Amino acid sequence: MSNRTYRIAVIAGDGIGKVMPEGVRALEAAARSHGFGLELDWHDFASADYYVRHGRMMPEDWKEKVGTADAIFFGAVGWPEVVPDHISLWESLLQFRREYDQYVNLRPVRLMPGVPCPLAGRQPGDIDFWVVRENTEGEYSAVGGHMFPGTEREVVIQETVMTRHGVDRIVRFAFDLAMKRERRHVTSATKSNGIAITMPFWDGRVDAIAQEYPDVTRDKYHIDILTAQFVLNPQRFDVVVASNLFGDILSDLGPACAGTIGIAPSGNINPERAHPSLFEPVHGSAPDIAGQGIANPVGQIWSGAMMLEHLGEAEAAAAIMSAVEDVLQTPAGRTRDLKGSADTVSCGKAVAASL
Ligand code: GGG
Repeated sequence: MSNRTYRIAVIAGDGIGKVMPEGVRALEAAARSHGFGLELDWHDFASADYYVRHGRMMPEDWKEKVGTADAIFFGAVGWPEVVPDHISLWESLLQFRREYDQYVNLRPVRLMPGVPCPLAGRQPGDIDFWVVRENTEGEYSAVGGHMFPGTEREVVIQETVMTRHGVDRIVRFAFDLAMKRERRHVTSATKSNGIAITMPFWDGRVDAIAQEYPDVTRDKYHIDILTAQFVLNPQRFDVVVASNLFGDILSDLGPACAGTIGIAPSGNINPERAHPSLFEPVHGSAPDIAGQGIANPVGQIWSGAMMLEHLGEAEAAAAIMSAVEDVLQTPAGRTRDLKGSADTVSCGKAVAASL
């Protein structure tokens, strides 16, 4: 029991980001049972609705609005009918990641008991690893240009940016994480045969930093065969470190192999705690199923558990995860993406009731 009160900026965003009340329901139940307080500041920006009203995704003074929040609890962003995806992402989520130097995107991949696994014969324990995605540079750069638009001479260029500082700190984070795990193994995602400048640089930095961790074993795979190995041999992986784009792809594929992307959480973390970290489900806004009450709230709820762990409420985080495991055991607790009969609210209420 910490008796602390945490200030959380809550941003539901778009589409199935509106599962947010279920994430908050679990947080509030955990706060009651573990004796800490929550002060929730709900914000309407970083959404298509806000864009329609203001012509931009966020107010100019968004940092002042987030203020002294201990963490940000985020839903999903994107509503392409109203705002092009590259604008919604660059004007919202990527602002948080870059401005708050949330250079680690931490994404667990775990087959939970009771969850139907699309890979034949896999048991819980067979799939249990972390994707550590670089989150502030790499392929997600705003460096490039567009010349002669709409003409026969049209040219578009976008650069990948890797800095020694940026690569070293994410690789070190991955090795530090591996040191806390039983298997102590790091896999690096590369494509240094085809991407012949940035990726050999990445590989070289992994080789150099690995020298600091003699107790950690490691391997590396080109991204193409690595995706195949996720499907064929997911038990090989423990901690997988990857550039921004490769990590994004792997952290959708991993949870899909472990049942559904609907339960996958993530933390956009500033490990130095100089700025608030942001916790969000891996899934996007899913306009195709939004507003039907059928979205899986577990990705949001599990993201809340990661947030509590980050804030120092490890017991409350573990209690949420144990409630999630209970609920996922029965078809009545699971949403339809997991062959269950629950809807968003009944699944969320079941988790909160088990807390
Ligand atoms: N909750 C995750 C979300 O809204 N994702 C939207 C998206 O496209 N994200 C891309 C990324 O994580 O880089």
